[in-house]
Amino acid sequence: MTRKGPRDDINENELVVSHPKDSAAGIPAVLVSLDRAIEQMGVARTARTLIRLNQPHGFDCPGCAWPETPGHHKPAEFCENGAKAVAEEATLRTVTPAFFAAHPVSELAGHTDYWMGQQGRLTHPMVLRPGSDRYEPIGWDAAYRLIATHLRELDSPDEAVFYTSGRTSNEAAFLYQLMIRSFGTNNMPDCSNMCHESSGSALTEAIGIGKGSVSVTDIEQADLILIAGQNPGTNHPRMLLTLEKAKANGARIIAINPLPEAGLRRFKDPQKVGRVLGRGVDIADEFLQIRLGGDMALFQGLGRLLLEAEDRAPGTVVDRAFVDTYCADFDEYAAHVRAVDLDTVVQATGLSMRQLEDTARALIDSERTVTCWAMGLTQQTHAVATIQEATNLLLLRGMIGKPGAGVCPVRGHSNVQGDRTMGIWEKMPEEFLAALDAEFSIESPRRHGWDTVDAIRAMRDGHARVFMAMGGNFVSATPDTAATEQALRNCELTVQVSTKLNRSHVVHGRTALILPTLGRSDLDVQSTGKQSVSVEDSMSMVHLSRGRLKPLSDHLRSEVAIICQLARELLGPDHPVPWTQFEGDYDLIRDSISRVVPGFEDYNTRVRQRDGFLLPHPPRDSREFLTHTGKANFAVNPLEWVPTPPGRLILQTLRSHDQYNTTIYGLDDRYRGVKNGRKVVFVNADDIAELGLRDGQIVDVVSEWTPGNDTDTVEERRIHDFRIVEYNTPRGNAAAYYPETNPLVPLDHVAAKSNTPVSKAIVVRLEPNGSR
Ligand SMILES: Nc1nc2c(c(=O)[nH]1)N[C@H]1C(S)=C(S)[C@@H](COP(=O)(O)OP(=O)(O)OC[C@H]3O[C@@H](n4cnc5c(=O)[nH]c(N)nc54)[C@H](O)[C@@H]3O)O[C@H]1N2
Ligand SMILES: Nc1nc2c(c(=O)[nH]1)N[C@H]1C(S)=C(S)[C@@H](COP(=O)(O)OP(=O)(O)OC[C@H]3O[C@@H](n4cnc5c(=O)[nH]c(N)nc54)[C@H](O)[C@@H]3O)O[C@H]1N2
Ligand SMILES: [Mo]
Repeated sequence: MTRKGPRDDINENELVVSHPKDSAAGIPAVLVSLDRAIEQMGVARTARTLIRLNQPHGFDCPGCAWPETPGHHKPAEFCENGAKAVAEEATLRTVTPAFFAAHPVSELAGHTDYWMGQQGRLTHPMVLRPGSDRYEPIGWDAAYRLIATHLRELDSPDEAVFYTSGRTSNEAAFLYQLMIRSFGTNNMPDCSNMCHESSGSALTEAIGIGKGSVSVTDIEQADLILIAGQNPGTNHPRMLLTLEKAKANGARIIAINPLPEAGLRRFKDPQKVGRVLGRGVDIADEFLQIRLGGDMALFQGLGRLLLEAEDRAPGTVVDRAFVDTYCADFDEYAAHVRAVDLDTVVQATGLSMRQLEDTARALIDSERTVTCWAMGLTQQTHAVATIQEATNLLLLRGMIGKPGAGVCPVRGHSNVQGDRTMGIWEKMPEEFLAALDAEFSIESPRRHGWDTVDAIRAMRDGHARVFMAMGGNFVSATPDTAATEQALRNCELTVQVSTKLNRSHVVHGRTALILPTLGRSDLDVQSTGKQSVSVEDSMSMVHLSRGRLKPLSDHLRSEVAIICQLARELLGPDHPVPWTQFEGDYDLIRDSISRVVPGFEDYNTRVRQRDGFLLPHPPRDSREFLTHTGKANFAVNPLEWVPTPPGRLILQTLRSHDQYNTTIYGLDDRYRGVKNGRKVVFVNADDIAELGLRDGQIVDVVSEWTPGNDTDTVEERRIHDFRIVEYNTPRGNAAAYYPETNPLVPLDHVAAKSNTPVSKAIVVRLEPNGSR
């Protein structure tokens, strides 16, 4: 194994389909992770890098937000996909000015995100001038002047949009929102808008804080764990270690998912020699193969069954003391779910009455229940209501604010939760803005800004003219690709602060800038010396992260430095924020954060403790619920689910085992048996037959969407040449990979309250090729 150059672009004709696996990790995981790392970094750098991953004095994995196990640092606390995330960032391949000279934008645009990511790390700031087809180098100062000039020429600061992806550190996120608010807008869409926004909306209404209430230890101590709409074997592999421990402690695990995902079934710890060879551990005791969008019906049905059990044996099911002391609206909730029709629940979920009763029994028998979820629940029209129903069940059983129990939204990006805590949100509450203003003698705007979907609409309609992104890949990650591309092309200036080449560099405004930045694994040296940043994991632990690798180019700047330098240019020398000092010493940023954000008192000291520190969470800590009623609120929601129209399928868009969102690591979705290609659509065998299609057939996937109340208009969106793969998915439900399927997701098809694009329930029909 030696270092290799980029692989060729995808040739879908080479796609191979084999049997899906029923276990996750094991020896292939060890081999794949080493192979990929060495291919990109070579042997020496691989050894040096992986050893520091997730260690107390190392850097935080740029993969998922699953916490490290406190106090239990293994020699190697990472997983296959963490190693791929690092290899992708710490690669020795580079994208230099010579690369851009050789490849015009029009040519780059013809490549997939896979090919682009393969090319390596961006090394120089680049500009694309109006009318030109080639990026050319630009000095940093000239780049800042260009941005500042465009921003100052806007009629209002609200004509600018500032996106954030979830890898940005606390320090950079805090300064970024400070610069944006000093400039005068709250237009701060972020990846969270497409991710766990629904969880935040639901939990804030229900328990007064939009974050999960459990720790890793709670999960290890739970006796019942529900995992709904999440594929941990691929997206949070280290969670399997926690689940394995929970199992060893006697926990029962129920997986609620349309797909029999490998990691939910069996797990072989790749770091335990005896384990990788054997059969592994069964993770889920029960697999509820639910229909897409059926979870709300499931939770309401379970609510009814629990109340009926309480009627039969009063005082044994409902935690009366908890409900009476801490909760509001229980009676309304009880009346509502008692009236839920169980036949409808069976139809909506595709589950049997027996499965519903068994699950209800499991909840009743449990003294410590944790419910975990991810995108399967959040990216639905009724996502917020669904998450509230999951919470209702826990409230009814008194499962919040005690050890071994609680809500666990499993976050995606490694610092997506921290970015929110630092103020990246288009509608931060008044207390935060007031504290920010007091700390810096500025006046933050109070008018709410645009989230992701609204920002796309604004750019599409000409209300926004400058777009800047702190990381991420806006063009490929957002819904309705055609609409988003048009929106960005409407802009006068698009600016991408990035580590790697991606589609958002080649679908651009009249002028475009690429500003290359340091990643997590890179050494960050400023005027006072080596700097560390900090991040918050999915369970509210904040800890330091320090990269060690020598940056591949002298022209890279840290996100913090880029923001401070741009802010000085944009806001002028007399601006009250000490941008120069902040740039030189990140401790000073943390000192300011400690005075603005509650829970960060003594930040610099506490973040240097071995495992960092835990942020306060009133429901978890003291059963305090800071909602509008002052109590935990039971929610009452009319039942919604997603029937399949005749001749159609409901499509979910999901991640393969070989990608990180729009970063495609490779072409091997090992657990699902798909190799060398990505344009597949997984369909139930009976649906294939009923639709008159066959396994392996190439089809167009066409989404159908009826906007508003106008039932006569059906908007169609189409993607070409997808191969049908017979798969174990419920009748009427299909699946295909994101981001290739984003052109199908209508911009206006969003979740109520959270405005999150509905990426997990798209009405589609499959058209055999040639019928165009
Ligand atoms: N390696 C790797 N790690 C990642 C990422 C990555 O792309 N690659 N992405 C990161 C990010 S940003 C995020 S948000 C997370 C995403 O983590 P996940 O949410 O696990 O990601 P998805 O691939 O979208 O998988 C959704 C899961 O929900 C199921 N599902 C879909 N619809 C429904 C439904 O209606 N009901 C139920 N019960 N289940 C449903 C799908 O079958 C699938 O198992 O992972 C993070 N970690
Ligand atoms: N159809 C469909 N759409 C979805 C989803 C879905 O399940 N289905 N999931 C949604 C979800 S959950 C999310 S979170 C979003 C993800 O949306 P984004 O966060 O916007 O997308 P990513 O693919 O994670 O961004 C990858 C890019 O980030 C840059 N990058 C990586 N590391 C760094 C860094 O340290 N600093 C900087 N400045 N840049 C860096 C690289 O240039 C890389 O190309 O997509 C959403 N879109
Ligand atoms: Mo996400």
